[in-house]
Amino acid sequence: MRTLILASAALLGVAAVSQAAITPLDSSSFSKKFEMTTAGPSELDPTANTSEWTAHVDTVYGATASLSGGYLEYDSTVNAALSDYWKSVTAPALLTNAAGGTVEVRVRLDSVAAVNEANKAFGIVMGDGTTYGALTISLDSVAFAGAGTLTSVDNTDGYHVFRMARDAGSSKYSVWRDGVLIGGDMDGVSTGSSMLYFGDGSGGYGSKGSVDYFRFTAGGYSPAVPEPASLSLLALGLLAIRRRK
Ligand SMILES: [Ca+2]
Repeated sequence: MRTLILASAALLGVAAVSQAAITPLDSSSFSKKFEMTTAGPSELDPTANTSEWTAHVDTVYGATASLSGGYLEYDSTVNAALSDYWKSVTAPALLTNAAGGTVEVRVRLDSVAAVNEANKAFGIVMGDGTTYGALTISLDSVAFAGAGTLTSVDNTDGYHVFRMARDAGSSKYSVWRDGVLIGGDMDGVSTGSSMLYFGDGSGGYGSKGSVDYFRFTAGGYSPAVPEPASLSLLALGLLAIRRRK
């Protein structure tokens, strides 16, 4: 009986760090996938508008963006007032409040303009016309609008995967980094706009980085891979069971 109770406690521990209403889906199954391999009408062209993306790169003032080896390399550090960002044409009709929405990016941050050393770097904004969630990935932290800093962590040591999801009919957002939940059921910011942006979003960012892919899909989905935190809890539960024997 004692073993049963402990096993149940271990399972409850796993459930506590997962999202009950959001089911897992690997981003390889998302309906919209931009792998940064080839520019074209249905892809992301770094500096030109396509049927999928509106591109904003301050090339006149020296910012750059290009595809290289399957990555989008962007750099707007030449002037802290410059911005490189991309706005989805198709997302507003897809990521409605009724449907929910999930976005995932694999990105590495390299640097920010000196004047913005402690400022923001790379952003994702997903809005459904009711609310929007704004994720800011900085060199050493991850923040969510309204919730503040979710975690302090190095985002320059390699590529990391960031996911933001909003369940169907919900105004609550959850965020994962490398498959680990770092912010759950957070309130979005009220807005009248349906939108999806990513990149070095607005005035004063001035960052340099590399994007492996950007993917999104209708519906709210958690990462398909087991969360390390869950595995640790499960391991602790099993260890407790073994010690009781
Ligand atoms: Ca890629």
